[in-house]
Amino acid sequence: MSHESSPVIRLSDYKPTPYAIDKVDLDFNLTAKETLVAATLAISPRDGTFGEPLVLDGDELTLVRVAIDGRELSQDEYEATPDHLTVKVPPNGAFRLEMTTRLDPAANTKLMGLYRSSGTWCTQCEAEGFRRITYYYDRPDVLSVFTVKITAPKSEAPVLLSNGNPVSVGDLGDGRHFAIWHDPWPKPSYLFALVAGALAAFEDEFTTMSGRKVMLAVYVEKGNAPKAAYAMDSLKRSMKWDEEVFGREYDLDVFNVVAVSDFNMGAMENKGLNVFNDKYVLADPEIATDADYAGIEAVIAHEYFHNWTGDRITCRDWFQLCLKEGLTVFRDQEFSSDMRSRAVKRISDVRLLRSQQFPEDGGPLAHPVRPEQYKEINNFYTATVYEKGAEVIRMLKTLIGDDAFARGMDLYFTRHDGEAATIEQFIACFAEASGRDLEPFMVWYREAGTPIVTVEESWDEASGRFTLTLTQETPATPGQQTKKPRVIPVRFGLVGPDGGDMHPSSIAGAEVNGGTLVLTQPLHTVTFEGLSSRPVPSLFRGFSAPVKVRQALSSADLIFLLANDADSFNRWQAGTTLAMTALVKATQQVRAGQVPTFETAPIDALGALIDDSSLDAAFKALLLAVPSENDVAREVAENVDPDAVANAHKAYRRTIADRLGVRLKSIVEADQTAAGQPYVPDAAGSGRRALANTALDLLSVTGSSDAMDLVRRRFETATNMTDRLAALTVLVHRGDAGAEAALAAFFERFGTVPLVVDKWLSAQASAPLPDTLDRVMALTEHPAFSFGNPNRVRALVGAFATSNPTQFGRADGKGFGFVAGVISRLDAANPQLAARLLVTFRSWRSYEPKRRTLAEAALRSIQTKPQLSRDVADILERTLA
Ligand code: B3K
Ligand code: ZN
Repeated sequence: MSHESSPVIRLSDYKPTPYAIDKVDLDFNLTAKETLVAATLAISPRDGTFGEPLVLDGDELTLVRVAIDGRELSQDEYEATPDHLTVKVPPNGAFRLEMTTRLDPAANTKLMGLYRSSGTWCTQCEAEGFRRITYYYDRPDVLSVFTVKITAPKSEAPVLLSNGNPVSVGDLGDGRHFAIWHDPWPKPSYLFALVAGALAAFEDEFTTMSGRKVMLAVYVEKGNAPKAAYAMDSLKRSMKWDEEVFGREYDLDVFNVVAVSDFNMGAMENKGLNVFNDKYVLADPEIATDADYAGIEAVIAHEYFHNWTGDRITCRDWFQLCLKEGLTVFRDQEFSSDMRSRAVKRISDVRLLRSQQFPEDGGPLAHPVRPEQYKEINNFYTATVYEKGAEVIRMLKTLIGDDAFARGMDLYFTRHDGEAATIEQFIACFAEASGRDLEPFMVWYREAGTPIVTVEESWDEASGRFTLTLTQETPATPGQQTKKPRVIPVRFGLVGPDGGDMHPSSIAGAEVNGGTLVLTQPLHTVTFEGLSSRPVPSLFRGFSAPVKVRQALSSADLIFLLANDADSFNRWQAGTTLAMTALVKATQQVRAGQVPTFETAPIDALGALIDDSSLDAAFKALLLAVPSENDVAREVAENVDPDAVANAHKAYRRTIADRLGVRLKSIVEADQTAAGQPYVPDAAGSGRRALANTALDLLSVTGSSDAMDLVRRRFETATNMTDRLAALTVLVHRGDAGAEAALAAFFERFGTVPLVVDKWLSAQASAPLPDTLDRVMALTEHPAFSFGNPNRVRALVGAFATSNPTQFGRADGKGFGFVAGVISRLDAANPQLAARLLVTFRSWRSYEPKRRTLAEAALRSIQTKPQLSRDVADILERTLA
């Protein structure tokens, strides 16, 4: 059946279940052929329930046996379909429901529920995968205490893991053995996990702040244990940090992490047993880049932090997803900031927000941070829920201050521990802790769309008065035509002629709260008195609100801020605004058939910053990084011609390379000399490499033999994956004569390491060259590629669609057609993966008319397929609406 008519689930329809599940016993018998799951649920009616049928969720389930209190039910007492089990008249009072289901994990290509990955049995239950294991109230507000017995062949699965603490193990003498696990903390079904396989452990231990010893293990495929060292180190640092910063202690005797190679997302926070995509576990300098190391540190921390924000306190329903996700992203961002450089982390996070969340918020898939309806919940694990959800928490902290925020968090942890909570309950803790009415703030959770704040200024020399007029407006989004004004914290400074902040004698027109103006109305006129000269306003310091700012600062003002602002984020922002203005203008020139021209002063200002020894390398790398073609397309917003954007982009980079070439070259050479030192993936080391590789990329745009020699040499002499991959990517993207040999050498060396093969695939898929599509199509036939593995698909097809604007957006539509074909092909086997790929079409209406028509045709071609999954049907329907 087609899922276009799937029911809409609404927040306003929320009702608790009529029955509670007080205890769950699961008994898994894993064999090569099939798996039998015997589940025993201790069920009791909630207050007010009398004789109501018990309706449990299932998904593609086969029931073998059902009994109540030891008595098998007769046919007319229940109804079992793949999707539901209904017990028509349950006993009055408490009872024990026993069910046995039969599963075929090896045939489970959706990677939801129980499946096999490289021979290992593993599970993924969030959001609704548990119902693929047994019938259950598969929703987050039904909390229960789980005991799990796993029986499996010893040779295939010497390691048997589940949530909680180990209870006992035993040998059955017939080649099979078992393990029993008990999790004392009541939890919803989505946090259940099981792993059984022949895995190696990297072990360590951690002593908590109250002196309890916790055994830690990271499980990986045999032979990979040394590659788990950085993940383990990140875990121990996360545990310590959560004690120090949030006062949160771990609460079981063991904490296990398992890396699997077939996984739909990054990782999963199952209680005491986190299951990870191996991409976020395995690392050594040979195979992992600095970005991989930073990703491992962040994801290990994120999943660990969920132990409190997600597991101990979970969500009442899936509409509250940001309660755990936005908050936990905020927590992992803070952790990474403390481990590395705060300014660099903030800039990277804002770049991610702008590249992922802004287009979502401005397109057909826009939805509030807390959505009010959905058809398929898996389609709401989005940048809006995660990244904007984290920004909302950050604004809350700015608004009420650090102390009240800390008190609010403590209150939340004590008041709601062991509960399934809502956003209202969470926000109430901060309202109480701060004494501030936070009802107006709730608009951030309820309404979609990115507010646009327009800033105008005037300066009155005679009176020393500086005036800012700030207006806010949020564009309409699907289903929400009118928007309420939002509470917008604007951290600010008025930068005086000496580069320092000026201090006005008074400020009027908006609430001022430390260094923050708080906007609450559609329009504020804010006056600053007692200034000796016109200041340059530095607004939204640290990106204090997730808004777009329209402010006509002159190039001279922006260059001044770039050089002087006390706020590092706004220095970078000034540089980015200068670059973006230049790139948009150049794109218009290209489209008008003109040769693009650029102001030189902003580029010279960048040059001066490169020479500034007080700035760290990572920050310089960010200053030098030109906004991406996708960033420029987003700014252009309408009638986008990706070829024009690419030509303008190239011309701009070439201008930088010509003007700053000598400096860029010396950066690369200085790094070459430092290359003899041992590789350390920390802020300093990764910053130095990032700067050198950014410089190398810019130099290569000239195509000069000098520059390309430098790239080739860097590829050949690289001592770590960061530098090797950066040089390879430049060679491939420039279509250099040495590219093929470099690709072959790279594959020769790393062809048996799947995570490195992914880098090899992505470097080719993102090359802005006319033969890239043919190459990508050929690579789908390569023995190292598989449509069955999500990492491979994302590395090849995902990279093509997201990081190759000119080739995905080819004028002949073949790029769109190819990706649409892959989506249709993947849909039945792995709907979540297919739906994720489909999201790459979300900005299709921004193209110029010809490409728009071609993109629409590609989308419609997916629709013609019978039996579309609910995941793909939902995205398609909204994308085309
Ligand atoms: N909570 C999981 C995501 C589950 C996604 C389900 N489609 C990972 C995380 O955010 O930590
Ligand atoms: Zn999460």
